[in-house]
Amino acid sequence: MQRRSPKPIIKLQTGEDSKDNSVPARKPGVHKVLSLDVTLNPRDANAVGQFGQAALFASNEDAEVRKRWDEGHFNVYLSDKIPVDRAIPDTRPEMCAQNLVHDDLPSTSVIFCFVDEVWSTLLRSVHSVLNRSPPHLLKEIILVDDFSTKDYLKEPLDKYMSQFPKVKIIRLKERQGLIRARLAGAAVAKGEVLTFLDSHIECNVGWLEPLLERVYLDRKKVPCPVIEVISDKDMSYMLVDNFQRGVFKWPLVFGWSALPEEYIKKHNMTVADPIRCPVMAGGLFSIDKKYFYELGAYDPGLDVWGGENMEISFKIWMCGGEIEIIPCSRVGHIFRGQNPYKFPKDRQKTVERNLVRVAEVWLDEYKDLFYGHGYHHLLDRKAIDIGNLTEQIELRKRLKCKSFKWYLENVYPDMDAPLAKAEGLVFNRGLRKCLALQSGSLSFEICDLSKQSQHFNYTWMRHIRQEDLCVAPQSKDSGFGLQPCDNTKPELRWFHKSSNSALAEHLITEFVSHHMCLEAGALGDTLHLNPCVPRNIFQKWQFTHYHAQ
Ligand code: UD2
Ligand code: MN
Repeated sequence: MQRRSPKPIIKLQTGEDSKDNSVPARKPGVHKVLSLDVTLNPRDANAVGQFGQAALFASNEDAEVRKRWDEGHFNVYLSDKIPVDRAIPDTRPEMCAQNLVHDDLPSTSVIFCFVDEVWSTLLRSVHSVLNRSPPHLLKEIILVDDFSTKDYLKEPLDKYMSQFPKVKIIRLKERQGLIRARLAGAAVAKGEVLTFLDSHIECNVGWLEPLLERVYLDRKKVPCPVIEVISDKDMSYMLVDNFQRGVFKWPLVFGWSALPEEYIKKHNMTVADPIRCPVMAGGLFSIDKKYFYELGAYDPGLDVWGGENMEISFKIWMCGGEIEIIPCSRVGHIFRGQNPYKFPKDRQKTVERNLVRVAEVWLDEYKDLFYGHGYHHLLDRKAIDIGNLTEQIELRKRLKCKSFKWYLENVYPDMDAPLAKAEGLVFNRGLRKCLALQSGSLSFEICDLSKQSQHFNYTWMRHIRQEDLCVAPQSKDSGFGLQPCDNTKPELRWFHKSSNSALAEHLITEFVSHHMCLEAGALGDTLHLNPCVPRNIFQKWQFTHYHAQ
């Protein structure tokens, strides 16, 4: 259910409180969100990129732009020309400036982790926080240097930041990756709330209070700002569409999707209302520090980059919390085409390994959908070492977290997640009979939907399955194959309807390199593995219901 944005009751100070000079009663009042922006004036209005406008460069600068691009995988050359404290347009929905927040919001530690971040963007990130956050709410800014290799991020950074007492730098002795770097930052944080930000962002006017207000109202709320786009090409600050939320598609790929129109209408939502968000993007959010630790923080077994946003999102929702996007809080972020830093190990393998950890701990039976969307190879535990999951599984039990099924039904009901790709009778087009499993062996019978013995699932593991038994390829003529199902065995997997080719209706074994298909003997009492023949109807099979391609 969508909660409306807070409409706190205004309690005006009556003056009586101030006359009473005994113990000051903590009467939480409210005030209009502070729109302070130290950079508003004075300012060089003509500076490059000022007010978030596109910075242009002459064609003779093109070579320089290209040369420096790889330092950050965005226009580093332009970034260096733009003031580190430039103004950006206030992109909040109009009503945001009128919103009320409590006077006694908790303070926050802002944590930036970085590895080899570009100097000017790192500075702009820090300045945007210093200049646009109410000082009494900003406990500190913690910069966690994840073992950067650039010299300018050492003494020069120390020196530059020494002018800001609130900025602390901690340096990791070896590359930990952003997940463990965030944990290192959180471990020293003194604020009541942790606010994580990427190191190439610009916080917009009034960004902080609306986030802290949500945590104040409920410590299990995890608010995220709207992430706006700072162009990687011209560094302009760009507005994004309203009503966007973070979601995932299989196999756990993060993406944005607009709230369904009916949902907006039904809940009478305005553009400024918090948006329930099934998955956070990952980089920018506030969380009550105690609650973060109650949740077991991040799985420290996640490496370098990727998947941690899924982990924390499932954990928050399934273990009693909520993730929201707060339209009145906006932060620009440079989205880059590539990671500008090196991965200690292969990038793809690192991310896949992280996702397997998340799937194994949080997805329950739905992990088949994860593996079934192109990740079958990850089931081979000889090929990847996912590390130990005992602690994560224990944590989930200890916190009495809800099931992934609950999450899908309650948090992300528009997600399509059928547990089987197809199910029902398995009809052979040539024989015009159905497969049946009777006392441990396969046979063909006249099709009868009421017979459980004829019901099979075609699963995400690409198994043809009844209970714990799977149809196995049998190259010998001696009878039909059945084996206990085992996700790690490729020989139990069959391709079916996986393309629109002439073999779409066939059951093609994955096990042998040349195509071999399951074929019913014309007399109806045998099952063979034969070379695939597109027009052979004894090789064509149909399930009663198809739920996914
Ligand atoms: C997104 C998130 C990012 C993170 C990531 C998935 C946003 C805006 N960004 O990708 O925060 O959740 O998805 O993991 O939602 N870093 C380190 N050590 C490393 C690698 C990265 O400190 O080994 C820092 C990096 O300098 C940056 C932050 O972590 O400040 C996030 O990395 P990114 O900007 O490359 O991730 P991004 O925005 O592509
Ligand atoms: Mn980023």
